[in-house]
Amino acid sequence: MFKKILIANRGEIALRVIRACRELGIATVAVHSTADANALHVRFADEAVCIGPPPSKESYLNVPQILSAAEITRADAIHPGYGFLSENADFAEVCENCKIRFIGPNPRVIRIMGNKVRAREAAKGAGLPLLPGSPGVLKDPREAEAVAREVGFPVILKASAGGGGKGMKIVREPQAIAQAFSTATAEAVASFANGDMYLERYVEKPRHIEIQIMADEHGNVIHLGERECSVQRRHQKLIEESPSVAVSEALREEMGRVSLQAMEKLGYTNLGTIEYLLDDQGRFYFMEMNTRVQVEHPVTEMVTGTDIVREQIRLAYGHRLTRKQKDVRFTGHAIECRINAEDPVTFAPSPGKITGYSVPGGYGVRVDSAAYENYVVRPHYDSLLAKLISFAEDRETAVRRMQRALSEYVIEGIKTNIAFHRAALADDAFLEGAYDTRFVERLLASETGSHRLRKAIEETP
Ligand code: MV4
Repeated sequence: MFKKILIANRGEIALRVIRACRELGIATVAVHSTADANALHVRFADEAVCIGPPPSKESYLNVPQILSAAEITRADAIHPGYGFLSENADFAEVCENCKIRFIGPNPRVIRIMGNKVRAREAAKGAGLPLLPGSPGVLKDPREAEAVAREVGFPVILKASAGGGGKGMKIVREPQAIAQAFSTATAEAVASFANGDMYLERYVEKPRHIEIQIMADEHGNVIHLGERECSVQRRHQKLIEESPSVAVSEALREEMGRVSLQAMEKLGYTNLGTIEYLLDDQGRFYFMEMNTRVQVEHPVTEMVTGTDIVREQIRLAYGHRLTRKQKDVRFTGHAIECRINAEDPVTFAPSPGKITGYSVPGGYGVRVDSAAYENYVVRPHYDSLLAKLISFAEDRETAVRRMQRALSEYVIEGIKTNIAFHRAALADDAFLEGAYDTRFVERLLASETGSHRLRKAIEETP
């Protein structure tokens, strides 16, 4: 097994990896910016190396500094967590060239999935269902219009270098396509230095369903079922759950089967998540693939009894999967609320010092967080403070447990979105599981939703 792993990340995910390493008997190296000198990942790792000033570009994205830290400490692998360098194919390649294992899939697949047009082509070749759309990159506004007329309106224009919702444009009539294509291309050039665009038929109120897969380097692949991630705002996920109310056992088997087949065809290894759009007819379509551990992996851990990060490390070392698909059992229900340091109404980040802190606990509650009393939330990084996870034998109990846990969580000194979660978990559409990707928008626009949010803010201890 690896002797020492460097964690090229911060916050709760760095801690999550350190915990898995400790249980595996692997030594850990934390890297940190000067702003994170007092962070828990620095305290809990066996060694720590300061790699630069607060801005991510100069610290957590600073490849030479991270590689020197790995070399000085003689780490034999790097875990990239999520965000930062986790989906950077060049970084994965440089690690391998330096004889340091990158804990993730190989650079080839990372590179393919990072380019949405190539990812779409690879998915098609591997047998995944796609929405009708352009075969490759659109050459000009005329081609965009021709393809759009062929697939039928509405369509959505997407930037090939985008992903996660950046650089998209919905077009509802033929007269608007040429202009939209030009604007979107210019925006993509400005944001990604790559103006390549493609288009697909637009699905009106889809659900975001993703399948977790794990693959070893000996040709074995399994899936751990789905996560429902439709509760999002501006492409930031807020609540995730597993299983999804919208996924029947038959649909899970079907989505799992085609996902496994595709991963086998691609020669995929390590952890991965295939994101699908699910339409109101129960049809699913490939959207994107994430080649890293995801924020919301705990809900899958709870319903499948799998330590996903431990498995990821074992797989990166070359170990075999310990289970066959038929041995994967789905038990109970898990929900995750992302607790962010932000204003519950405007969603604006709210950095500052946590002056009072008390964490929920008890049966069926898990908190993955790097926060503590007197911790200072920095403005330089994302605002995720904690992941609050409830799990229970069924969805209704998991929802009640989450409501109970939310009411116990005390975070003083900064604003958090706990009140938002309390309003969301009181909403009829959420309680019935009758929600899609427009849920947050509707909740905030509704009389009851905004009233509940105001009340929850007043009641926040
Ligand atoms: C779509 C779509 C509808 N039809 N593609 C958003 C993020 C990026 N991964 C792709 N996204 C979408 N692609 C087609 N053909 C709707 C979205 C979308 C969305 C998807 C998942 C979760 C939330 C969303 C919010 C708005 C739009």
